[in-house]
Amino acid sequence: MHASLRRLVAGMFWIFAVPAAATDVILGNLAIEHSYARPTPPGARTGAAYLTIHNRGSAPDRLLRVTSAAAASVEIHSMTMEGNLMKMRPVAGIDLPAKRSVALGSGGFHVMLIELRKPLVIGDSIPLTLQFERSGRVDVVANVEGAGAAGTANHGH
Ligand SMILES: [Cu+2]
Repeated sequence: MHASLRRLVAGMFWIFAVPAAATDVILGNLAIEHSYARPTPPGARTGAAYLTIHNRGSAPDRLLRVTSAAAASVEIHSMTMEGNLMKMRPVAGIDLPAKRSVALGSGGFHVMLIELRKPLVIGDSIPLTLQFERSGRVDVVANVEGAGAAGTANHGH
């Protein structure tokens, strides 16, 4: 391949690679990584969003609340097994220990979007505002992504 063409192709891949990284946001000592939401089935009024928060600082922080224009209300939920029943319940916040990553992922903590303004469709994105005890507030964008190898969580409330 001609050298200049090779550069052109490499440049194109770089451009295409940007949207995948665009959900990563830095707020002080916090890195908010891979914010995403799952598509909702027709008629569903609730959806779930996930993200990973890496606290690179030497002091603990805490995720206090999440808000979004995409839903009438937003709760932070935990998911636990009670007997053989999966139970979800709101939690008051999530502790972010120093030098640690906390994942809000399928099977555990998640952001619950209640009374969605419209269904979540793959390829769309929704805004989330995260409020932290120490670091303040930041806006992130969650892309609506299909289920991958990580599997899906059932969010029927
Ligand atoms: Cu939930």
